[in-house]
Amino acid sequence: MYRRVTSFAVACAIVLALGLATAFAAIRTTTIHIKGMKCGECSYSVAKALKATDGVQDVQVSHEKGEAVITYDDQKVTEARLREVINGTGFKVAEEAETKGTQ
Ligand SMILES: [Cu+2]
Repeated sequence: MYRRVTSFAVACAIVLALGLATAFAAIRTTTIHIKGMKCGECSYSVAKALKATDGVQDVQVSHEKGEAVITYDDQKVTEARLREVINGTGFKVAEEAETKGTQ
């Protein structure tokens, strides 16, 4: 009986910890569609500009797919800012991004 209560308490603590982590987490992953990228050099220049942006943690740019998958800290940088950075490279953001919640 005691063991069962203990494991229940542990399970509750884990659920609570995960819930808190989700509530406060600021790391998001967004996919932004980009027009005009033709080759690896295009995607490289977009990736370089994004990586130089404060708050950006990881960037995967594909010219074949015409998209950038960006992992960023939403306390440091906004998605609107990421779109500005991409537009600043000379390539154009195609549409609204699909932001997934926290990782
Ligand atoms: Cu190119």
